[in-house]
Amino acid sequence: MKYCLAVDIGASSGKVMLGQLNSDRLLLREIHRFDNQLIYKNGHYCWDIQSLFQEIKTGVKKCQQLGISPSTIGIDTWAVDFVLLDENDQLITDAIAYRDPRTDGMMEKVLSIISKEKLYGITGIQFQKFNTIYQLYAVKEQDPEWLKRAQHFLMLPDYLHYLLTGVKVNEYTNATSTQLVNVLSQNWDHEIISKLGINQRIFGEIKQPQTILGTLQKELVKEFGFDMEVILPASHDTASAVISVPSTEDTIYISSGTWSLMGVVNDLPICSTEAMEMNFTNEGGINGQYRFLKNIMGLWMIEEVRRNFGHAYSYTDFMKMASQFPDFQSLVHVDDPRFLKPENMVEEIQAYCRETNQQVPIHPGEIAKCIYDSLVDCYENTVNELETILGREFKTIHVIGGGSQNHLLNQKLADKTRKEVYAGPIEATAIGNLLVQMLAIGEIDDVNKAKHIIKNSFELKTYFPAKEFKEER
Ligand code: LRH
Repeated sequence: MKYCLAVDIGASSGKVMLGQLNSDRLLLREIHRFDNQLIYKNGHYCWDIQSLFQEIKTGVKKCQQLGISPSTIGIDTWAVDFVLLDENDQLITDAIAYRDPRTDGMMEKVLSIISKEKLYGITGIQFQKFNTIYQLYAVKEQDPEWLKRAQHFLMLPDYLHYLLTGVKVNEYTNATSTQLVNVLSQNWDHEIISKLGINQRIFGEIKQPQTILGTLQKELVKEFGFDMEVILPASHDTASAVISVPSTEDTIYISSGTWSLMGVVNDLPICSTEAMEMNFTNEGGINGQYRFLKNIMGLWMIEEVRRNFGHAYSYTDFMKMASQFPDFQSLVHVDDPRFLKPENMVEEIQAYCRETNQQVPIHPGEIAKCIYDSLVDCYENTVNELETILGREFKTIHVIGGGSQNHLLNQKLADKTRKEVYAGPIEATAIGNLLVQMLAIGEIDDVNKAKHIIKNSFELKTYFPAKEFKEER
């Protein structure tokens, strides 16, 4: 059986994972793990894209040292961020990050050119101030010469795939996060792009996941000592993660990491006024399906708190410390934009509690508790919104990704929503990435088989709602 390599880079860390099928089981092996973080450069928060590429190369070389030469490789990262290339295929700018304040006020400007109803009707994408459309508009207003010089627009995984192969394409699942893709044609929407005054030429061909992009550039083959086929996975990490939900028909999922992405999988998009007002999105998935979901601020808040405490505590420490404090003592509205990139998350949470006359959390455990409770509160509201829009009730919630290891959060979610919660797989994104590569090369016949393999390979934990659950508020 062939080896496939998934590169899965998130906002706080990245990993290179090796996958291989053994009858109907997917065997996973972590080859390389590295940190990722925002850096402040030339007046903007950026990603160090060149060092991320070096980390990918390190991962491939570690395979070589193990005597393994994978047949294929595919890369996924978070959505919405991009780079612009000039006529010599050189980067025009740093890879500016979506939490950079350059987009302040840009959504309002764009919505004065295209109405909210129209933009949602065409794209089905939620309104988040950091969507690519508002980032591009910020470039147009603040650095127009960049756009004048630009010949190619590539999302970050597209750029990394380009560095591997020399081939420039725009992968579909990630392209939909730009809010520039027509939800029905699944192609760039030229009306929106021309209304914004952005040159159409920079947008390349949209390619679906499973596309075989090509082989490695010659220098890389020399460096690694072997060649690989580069295959487009669902390059938006959330799209890859949701592939790993064993059965999406009757369950709500939460892809839990830096963000909590909560929703369902649909065959058709829902672009109703209700969906727009509740700010649900219809992101492109594999096989023409849509992820109807909501972005919830997620574990970013605890990642930042951890940073504020100088990394003195692990995530497990936070969970343990939090469990010593009473439930639902102080709550913050996690989706308040003030939590998107505050100077100091701990102080921001404390300020919010003070302003809303709640007990101010001081102890690190108390702060963590406030975050977990507030997240669960938001999850519960989102369940209600989803069930209202879809006109049906769900009995289960399936949590996937790194955040699915948080027992406290999972149990609280079960208790609060009165639904059974399934947790796992932890490596959902890398698994989804690998399965798409295996589908592309015929190692796996179809998506049903892929789902069977997931069920067969990973153990899930179940959390039942506690019989007696009282809110102590
Ligand atoms: C999660 C994620 C999410 C996007 C956000 C920018 O990593 O890709 O789906 O909305 O990052």
